Amino acid sequence: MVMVSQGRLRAAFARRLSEMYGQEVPAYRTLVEVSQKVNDGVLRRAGAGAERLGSIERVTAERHGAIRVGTPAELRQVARIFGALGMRPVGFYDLREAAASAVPVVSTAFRPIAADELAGDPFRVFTSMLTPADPRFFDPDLRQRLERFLAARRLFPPELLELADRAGRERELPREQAERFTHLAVQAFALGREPIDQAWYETLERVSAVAADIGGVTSTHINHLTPRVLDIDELYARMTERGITMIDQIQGPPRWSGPDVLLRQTSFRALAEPRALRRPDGGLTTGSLRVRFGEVEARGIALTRTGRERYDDLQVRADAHTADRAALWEREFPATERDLAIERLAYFTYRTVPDRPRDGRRPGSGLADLIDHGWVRAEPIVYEDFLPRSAAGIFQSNLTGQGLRDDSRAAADYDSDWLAGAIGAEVLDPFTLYESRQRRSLEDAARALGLPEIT
Ligand code: OOG
Ligand code: NI
Repeated sequence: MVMVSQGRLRAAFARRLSEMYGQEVPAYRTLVEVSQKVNDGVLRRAGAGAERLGSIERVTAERHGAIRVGTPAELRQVARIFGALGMRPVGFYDLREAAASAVPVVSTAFRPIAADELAGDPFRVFTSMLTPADPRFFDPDLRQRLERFLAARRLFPPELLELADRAGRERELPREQAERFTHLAVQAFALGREPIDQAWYETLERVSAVAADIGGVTSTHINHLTPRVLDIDELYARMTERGITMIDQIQGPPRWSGPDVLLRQTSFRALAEPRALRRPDGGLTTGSLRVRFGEVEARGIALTRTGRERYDDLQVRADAHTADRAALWEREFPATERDLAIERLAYFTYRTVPDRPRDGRRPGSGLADLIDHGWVRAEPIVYEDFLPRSAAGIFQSNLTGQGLRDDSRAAADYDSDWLAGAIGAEVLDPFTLYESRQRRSLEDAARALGLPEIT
């Protein structure tokens, strides 16, 4: 029997989802095309340097998607489906706090965590869950109606969930089942065709467009799929040249002369798509809704907690002074990988250099020394996660109105532990994942150099 591993299943799912999304949203195809042209150009210009943050095969296939669900039970099912693909929940994002307008969701990202799985196909899905218990957005009556509506719908067919459990358990599926699983999983994220109850949708839309997109319909859908690009400024310019209006900013760190860090993203506004609506009088009509958009991203080196604090602080200061953000970065952020490494601001995989000095000298145990004297080499670890502020910006740029939000009421508590309970699985901490990869590499290097440790 030919077996399909979780990694291959994930790659196949990502590819098929991308094909479907390309058919549903033609502008996505343009985005992928332009991204590939930009990447080809960077590869020609920069040669091997272009692959410092992932092979071109990885980058070309790399996508992240976003979905939104309504209840903990739905989220648990999503966890089973992505679990089948070797993807685990990583990070907790509270977009209720990150956004100024009404974005009543908390989120996590499902993604692979092992270095070799990430190198193969790092497909990840930003997954948000509605927070009907938050009284700032939903009064008791609306909450009850919403929860009743959500409890009555079924997002995923039982056959899909059974196949998912088998793949999760056995870490592979026979080819035929793999094919069936991929088909059903892709279908589950297609745009729904069932008529939308217009009055109900509009009731939710008054509170929040995000709430309507989640709780106003009987299915879920992939709401964007994001290719990775190696030069996002060039992509932005090329899309604008093609007449596609992008949001007015690239989110994340500015363009500057130092290494790429974290994540830079930009998007274009959701496009109107025809949807079947049921009018209050029971008649059917075709309306148009804007819920799905295009986004593209450039990924950089993962920052440590200290590095991230520096980053957040620079962002806040840039906001306060609306000064030249790039100039602020040039002044204050270390501009070389070496400095990011020895100041412990970013994560690296450390490897001993094969032709390291063998003249009888003993290496010192300090990291700076080992790097500067050619004993070890630092290879950047790619940032595989998201940024709450950018995520909120992405949500927000696609809201038509501000929605309603009553900040005189206390927020309902949802945190990482709550989310883990809802999913029924640990929500992993991204810093811990990067940290342990770096630590293992330092331990291996120390052993190879005969050092008790590298400090
Ligand atoms: C998710 C928005 C967040 C990102 O790339 O930051 C996101 C959504 O719109 O559901 O995908
Ligand atoms: Ni996104």
